[in-house]
Amino acid sequence: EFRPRHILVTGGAGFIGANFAHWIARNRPDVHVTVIDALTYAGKRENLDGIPEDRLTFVHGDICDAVLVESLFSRAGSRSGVAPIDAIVHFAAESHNDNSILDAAPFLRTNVDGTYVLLEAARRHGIRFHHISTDEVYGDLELGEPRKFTESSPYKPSSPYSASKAASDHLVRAWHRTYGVRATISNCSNNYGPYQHVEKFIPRQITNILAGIRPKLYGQGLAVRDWISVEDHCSAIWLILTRGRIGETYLVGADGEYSNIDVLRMILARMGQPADAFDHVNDRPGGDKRYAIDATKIMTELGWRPRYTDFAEGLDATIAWYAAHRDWWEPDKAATEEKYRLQGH
Ligand code: NAD
Ligand code: TDX
Repeated sequence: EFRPRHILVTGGAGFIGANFAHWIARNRPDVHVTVIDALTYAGKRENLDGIPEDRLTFVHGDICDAVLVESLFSRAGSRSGVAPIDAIVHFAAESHNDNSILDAAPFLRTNVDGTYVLLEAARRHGIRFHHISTDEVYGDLELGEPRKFTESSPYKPSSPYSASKAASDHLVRAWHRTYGVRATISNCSNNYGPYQHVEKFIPRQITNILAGIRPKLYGQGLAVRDWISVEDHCSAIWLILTRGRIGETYLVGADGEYSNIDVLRMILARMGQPADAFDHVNDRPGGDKRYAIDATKIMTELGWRPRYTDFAEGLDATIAWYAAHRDWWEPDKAATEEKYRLQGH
């Protein structure tokens, strides 16, 4: 078992990275976390509030900046009394499909070039590298077919976002095979939970209702996503980082398949809205029909089990979080909705 003492968490001010930093603070008090985050529109320093100061170092910077990344490993870059960085857990990315359709440039830069910079750092320093990726690299499945994605599904990304994530996965595999970087990859399905940006499906609909805006459903809402609590994703990442086999890929999912319209109906019902109180808007060009994860490998090999499998309960907790944190999301709401309006979404 690998026992990390100091993890460099990239993108730790974003949705999943921040949840992971909190997860470490709660569950592994012996591990120091350094977050590097560029604080793009998707990142907020305050997402890390509450983590004890002596366990967290925050660096505001870009993963594409190789000089800055290297400086984190030098004496000057790390704190006295803190162990040297012995692992990178790489979340930083441009993460939203609709944005990638408008402009792919930042996706290629951060997701591809940025991953390259971090792999080179891991190679130079001989440290462990865990890459956070997505099931979208496998393209999509047909509605209603029994098949799910497995670790041997062929790569077939559909959007500029998922193509850039597929490219980053291939870089990680190549750096492991060619240079022996001790790398693992996880490809997870759709996460939900606190700190998720209001551009994403579930937070957008919840905050629309809270703000008096009608929820927006793409097309007929028949596309299916496989929802997992971000908390369960975090426990899977920890297990792969510490006990995963080097060079391997693990798929992460919690059997949470729902169509978009079913998710929206659940949100409407739980927030006391009529079942038809939403608008149909433009579908996403090239939008994927269905994602579904077969998580047999991580369950049998590493003994991982999701704990938060009651989706209705998870939605209630998420609704309660957004209702209680209006100050967190209100500043982003108008600009996000305006951008969608221009796209016909
Ligand atoms: P997010 O957009 O909420 O957060 C991304 C973070 O990365 C932000 O804090 C942003 O400031 C930071 N960042 C962006 N560019 C950067 C750069 N050049 N240098 C440093 N920091 C930069 O994304 P998320 O939903 O938390 O996703 C995190 C990771 O998980 C991504 O790699 C994504 O592909 C993957 N993933 C997400 C999901 C999901 O459902 N959200 C599912 C599977 C995999
Ligand atoms: O307002 C909306 N209405 C709607 O019907 C939005 C924002 C989305 N949708 C639909 C499009 C998708 O079918 O909901 C589904 C989910 O959309 P997103 O939240 O944008 O997620 P998705 O495109 O599935 O990608 C997410 O999961 C995989 C993350 O954003 C990615 O980072 C991750 O890799």
